[in-house]
Amino acid sequence: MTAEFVPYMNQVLDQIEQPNLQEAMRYSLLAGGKRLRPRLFLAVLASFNHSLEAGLPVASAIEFVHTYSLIHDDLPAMDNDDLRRGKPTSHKQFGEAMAILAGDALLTDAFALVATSDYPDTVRAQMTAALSVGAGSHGMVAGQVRDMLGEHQQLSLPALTQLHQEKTGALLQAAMKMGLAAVDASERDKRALARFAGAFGLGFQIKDDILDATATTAELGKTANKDQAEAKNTFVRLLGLDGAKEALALQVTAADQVLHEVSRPVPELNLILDYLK
Ligand code: GRG
Repeated sequence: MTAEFVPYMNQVLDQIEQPNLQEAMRYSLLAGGKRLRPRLFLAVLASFNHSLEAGLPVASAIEFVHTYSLIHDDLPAMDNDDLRRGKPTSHKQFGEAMAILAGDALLTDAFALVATSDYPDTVRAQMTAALSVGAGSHGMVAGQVRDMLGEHQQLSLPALTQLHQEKTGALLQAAMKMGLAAVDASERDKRALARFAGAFGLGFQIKDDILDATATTAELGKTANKDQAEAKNTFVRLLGLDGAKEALALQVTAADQVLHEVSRPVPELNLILDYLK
């Protein structure tokens, strides 16, 4: 991750006039996430020798959308979590109304960051479409709805895969597509990198389920919500721990293979894939 990323996000936040809103947005944005989605976007730029500096507004936009989704996911009406990344969730820290509004502002401001970035009009339009598809009713929100409606019933493996492809994979895929919109990649490379995003997204979710099933509360940075854990559909629940580990290994191998098909070295993407190993 480029060292300029956090200072850039801080600059964007400094421009928000309303101090309470600024504080709530900063609290969640700077709470120590892994920044995987902006890293995916910037990795594509780096692989194709594009300026990372020009990409900072768009990388920030992607992290804004991700952060909004976590704030809203933690709300009492959704997962009702008290802790995220070892800290009180936004609604615990600032109250429910402010948490909703901080999420709303992050989502809305993300599109302004893309719209006012320095990329050509056609690139900004493609990025906007990719972000909206990944985040909205064709992606993350649809997956969240499937997750909510699927609670307390056993989903099939294809249904669980689709749920996670939308809920988690779609935004990861959007980050990749937004990078590809900016660079001059061949159709072959674009197809390969889109497949990488698919395998990485699914592997990421399986890994998240394995961690949820095996990590300690301290390692997870959140308290176990027993009722919720019993209601949720997860790969570990469906496949067992060993089955989930095998499924993860399959996705890692697929993602690794795809990276070898790309016409140039992509060391930053190899590093991101290491997170699943
Ligand atoms: C509320 C519209 C709406 C959507 C929420 C993404 C999501 C949908 C919910 C997050 C809940 C969750 C545990 C999802 C599974 C995997 C996931 C996305 C984990 C969080 O992403 P990381 O690990 O987060 O990249 P960090 O903390 O590193 O930023």
